[in-house]
Amino acid sequence: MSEQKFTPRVFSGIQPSGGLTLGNYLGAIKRFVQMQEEDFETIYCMVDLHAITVWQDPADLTRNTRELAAGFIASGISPEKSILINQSQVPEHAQLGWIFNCVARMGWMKRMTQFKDKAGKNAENASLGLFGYPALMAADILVYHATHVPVGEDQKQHLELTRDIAAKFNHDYGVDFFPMTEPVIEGAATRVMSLRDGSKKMSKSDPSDASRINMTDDADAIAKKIRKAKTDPDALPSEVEGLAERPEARNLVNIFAALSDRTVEDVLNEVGGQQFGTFKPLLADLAVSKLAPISTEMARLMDDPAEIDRILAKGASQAREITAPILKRTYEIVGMVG
Ligand code: AQP
Repeated sequence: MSEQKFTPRVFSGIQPSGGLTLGNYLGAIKRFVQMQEEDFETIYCMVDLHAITVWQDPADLTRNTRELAAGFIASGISPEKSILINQSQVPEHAQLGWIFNCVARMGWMKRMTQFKDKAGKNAENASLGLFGYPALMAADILVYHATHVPVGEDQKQHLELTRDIAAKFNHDYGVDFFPMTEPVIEGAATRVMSLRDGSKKMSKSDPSDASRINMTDDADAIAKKIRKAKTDPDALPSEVEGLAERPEARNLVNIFAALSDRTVEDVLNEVGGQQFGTFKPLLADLAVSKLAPISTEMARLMDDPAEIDRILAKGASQAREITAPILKRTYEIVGMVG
């Protein structure tokens, strides 16, 4: 166990691999904003190096990176309170990533379920980067000595790997250098599911646009997607247990609870007994009232890409004040001549 005292520090990132979804917002960004107001230093990142593990059109990658930064800021992340960066502007991420490629074991990486999900049947044709991605993710976190990482449920296994890599590095080199980072997976919507299939995660890269709510969707699109969301024919239950075998109903209730900052119990107290024909318009109104101000602000910020670039450049230089000494010390520990 770690005896070194680490500064309470939060790091988390999102891939600019498409537009932001309601899943990213409820599973990650909403918590990012809360932690910025707590007793932590906070660093939030557009992980562009991760995005290219699958093909990205260069012009789309540039636009998506700026749009993601706009989404962070519009959701309440303040560049005055948090360090906002894109990963490729802070080279220590990739440099520590290489060291961790040499610490992580093939057997560990082969157990990563996200690689299996993303590579699918075509694993032989997947990029080496997609396979190695979790070691770079460990470096993203540990190059800041981050103590806490807010994420959605799907990232839990990668955070366990991050701890394994930190522990093996510390053990192999006989140091107490990298912290055992804590995952922060909290709230009613740590795993928002597809609106078309309650067994699949809502995802930016799902080919069906109807499966997700994009942060840039207008009120009509949001209402239509919720109206068409797959459900079952029964009324909503009054108790949480009644959602156990009903993934689509559970998903919509979880979204309602997370958007309104209420517990699922509390929501079911109010809506238990309602048919979806009554509940879905309530959910649509709630989603529009929460998301419309964010998408309006995103559009305003996107009118001035130079300002976004300036914020990211300033964030990179603040970040490097933390990452450069940590990488330098890592190289010394490993025995690199500097
Ligand atoms: N459906 C979700 N529910 C809750 N949290 C989610 N997150 C993603 N989807 C959901 C959380 O958002 C953060 C950033 O994720 P990411 O963009 O780095 O990668 P991802 O998990 O692979 O997200 P996507 O939307 O599915 O992207 P693509 O389609 O490009 O792979 C993480 O904290 C994640 O848990």
